[in-house]
Amino acid sequence: MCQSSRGALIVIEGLDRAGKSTQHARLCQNLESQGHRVNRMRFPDRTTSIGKSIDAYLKGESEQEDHVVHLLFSANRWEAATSIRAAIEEGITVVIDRYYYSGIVYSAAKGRKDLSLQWAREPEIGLPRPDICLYLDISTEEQAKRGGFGNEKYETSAMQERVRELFYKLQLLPDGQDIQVIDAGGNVAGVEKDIMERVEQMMADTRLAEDLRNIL
Ligand code: Z5A
Ligand code: MG
Repeated sequence: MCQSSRGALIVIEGLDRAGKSTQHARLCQNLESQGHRVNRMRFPDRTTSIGKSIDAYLKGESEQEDHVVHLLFSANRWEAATSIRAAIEEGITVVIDRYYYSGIVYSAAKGRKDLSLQWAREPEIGLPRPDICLYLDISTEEQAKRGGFGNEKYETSAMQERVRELFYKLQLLPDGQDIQVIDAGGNVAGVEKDIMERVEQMMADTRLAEDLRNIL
């Protein structure tokens, strides 16, 4: 695959157990085998001090006010923003497992009037915008077949249902233009192929746009 001069920013999103981390690993390997330089990232990044507070909250070891935890998730992305931009400018493709789409939707899914999708979007404005967000869509029935829920804060069927609805609403907002829905209910290899086709198309479109800019 011929490279564009800058790296791409690719995000994988979806509900719990949709197969994000599985597909994230496969996509990174596939891109590397095609000769791309790749940086793997995930959010929350639980290794930083902000990430450790988020980890404690998700595990139920500490309490946080809903707006505060929302801002912690956002700050966890902002602390990586400079390195994401630098990698892309250097020609490295950055592939992220969850990003600000999860940030917006999970907080808004709490159902508070003072924590709407619009409110939740504000702290994310200015973060590097992805070239493509692959939203892995899975039914709650299929989700349940994949080992059920864990013990973290949002891992309940009621919360996952609200999150699923809001991921659809998010597609009607400006951020929605970046989202492509992937049917993640099929087997791993089928989902991997679908993702690869979308990414290759996005990269071809980006190269074409770059060539046009150079001509004009
Ligand atoms: N959160 C937030 O509130 N605000 C934010 O800003 C951000 C996140 C960024 C932790 O996320 C929580 O943080 C999350 C959202 C919130 N809460 N919830 N829910 P996380 O990323 O650390 O955890 P997770 O991604 O939700 O969970 P997960 O279990 O890692 O899901 P996954 O990555 O989508 O799935 P997986 O590990 O690839 O696969 C799960 C299982 O299914 C595994 O056994 C696989 O072998 C199997 N699998 C995968 N694909 C398939 C297919 N195609 N067929 C059959 N089986 C499959
Ligand atoms: Mg995961």
